[in-house]
Amino acid sequence: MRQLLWGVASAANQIEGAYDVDGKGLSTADVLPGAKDRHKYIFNPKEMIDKSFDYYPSYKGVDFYHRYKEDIALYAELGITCYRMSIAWSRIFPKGDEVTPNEAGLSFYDDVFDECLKFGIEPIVTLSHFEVPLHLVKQYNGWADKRLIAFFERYCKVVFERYRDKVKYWLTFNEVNSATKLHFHSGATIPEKDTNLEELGYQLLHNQAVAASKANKLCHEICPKAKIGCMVQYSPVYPYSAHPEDVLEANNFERDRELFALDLFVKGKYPFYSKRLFKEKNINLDITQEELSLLVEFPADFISFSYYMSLSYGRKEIITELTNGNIFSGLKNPHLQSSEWGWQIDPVGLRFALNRLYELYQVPLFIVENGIGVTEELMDGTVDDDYRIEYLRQHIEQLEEAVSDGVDVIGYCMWAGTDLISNSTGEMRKRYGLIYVDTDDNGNGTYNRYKKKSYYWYQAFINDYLTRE
Ligand code: BGP
Repeated sequence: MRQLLWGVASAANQIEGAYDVDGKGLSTADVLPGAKDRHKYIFNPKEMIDKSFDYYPSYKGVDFYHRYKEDIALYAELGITCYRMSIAWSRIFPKGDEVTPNEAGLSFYDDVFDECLKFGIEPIVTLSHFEVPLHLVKQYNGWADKRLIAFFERYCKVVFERYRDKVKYWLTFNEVNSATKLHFHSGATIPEKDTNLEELGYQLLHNQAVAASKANKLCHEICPKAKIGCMVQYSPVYPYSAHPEDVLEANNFERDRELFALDLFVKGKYPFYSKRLFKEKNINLDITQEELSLLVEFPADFISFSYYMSLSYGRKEIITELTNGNIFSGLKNPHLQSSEWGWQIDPVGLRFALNRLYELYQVPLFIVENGIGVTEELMDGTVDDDYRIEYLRQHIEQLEEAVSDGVDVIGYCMWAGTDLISNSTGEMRKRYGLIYVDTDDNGNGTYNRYKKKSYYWYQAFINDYLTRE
């Protein structure tokens, strides 16, 4: 049985700040406004793109760009063996379509990786975590245009060559299955008024799948010792009842939102049900034979996924109350408690998810996000976050059950090490960290770091795990 990697996770635009420093170009994440406007405009990018707002959370992040040494020292003391982070593509290629990379951006990540490796922390690196250089949206309409594939390939080649001796685990696109629904956020595209949105969504996914296959190929050529995985948001979908129609609806819901993308990225094939699906939705994709061969020839080595909740689904007529969710929502499950933001907490669902994904895809699995967002205040220099300890304890217990079931798990990264900007709300007050960061929804505060109670719990857990017989 392999020894699991234990870590914490983050994303460039949610932590770094320094959005225009050292040659960085604007990215799609940099035009997403703060709290009150964010949700509205994620789904109305056309109105947002040239408008100005009072506050852009990614401009400051939690100042990781200037404080990475301090944060990584805190992670070293925590005892983690891996750290999931992402590279901001727009630091390497500010516009995205130029030929020469930005040296200052490359050397920033050299420093960050060196700092991690100094403490024996393995960097787990996402190539694109919900951000694309903004110029690629304005000039090409993002992932709707296949020219992005070559730009992404160039970016991958540069970072693989540069970091080949430093990074052993790469992830292509964060929560890539969301591309079919989040056209701007995940697909970097601004849909026109009369666009068939479903068709667009599947085209975005296809183009990213082709780009990922090219990245997989390049990664194996340039970094033969490295592994490269896909990354999806996964929640098991339970039938609301044993009614056969509920079972069928739940199955279709899981296929539509999760398994479809996994089939493309891991099996390298369009699922058997796609013909009927595309016919019924009047979807005609631009797909070439050459692309289909690439998909099947260069699939992902492993599946990484975020796990925050399970979902429940059923017949349309019983859908009375939907829960909030991470990108996708479902029916309220009376057997589960919810977080402050309405995300249903289901540790057993993690064991189920691991078993299900392993059974379906037979490749190693990596949990690269799992955690709870809570409004918190600093009291006497700390936060007594017993709820987070309980959340982590229960999920890790189920993860270990899945490992005992025989599932091949590479590791676990909790979300998050330090508090960071919430992706969906753009707020700071939805806190996920083991380490409190003193700033608020408008970027006020000292940005100083304070260990929460959960920091010590995770530290003790990792130490215990690593010293087990
Ligand atoms: C995932 C994203 C992360 C992260 C997390 C928590 O969807 O990959 O970037 O933010 O969810 O979500 P939120 O910040 O919206 O609470």
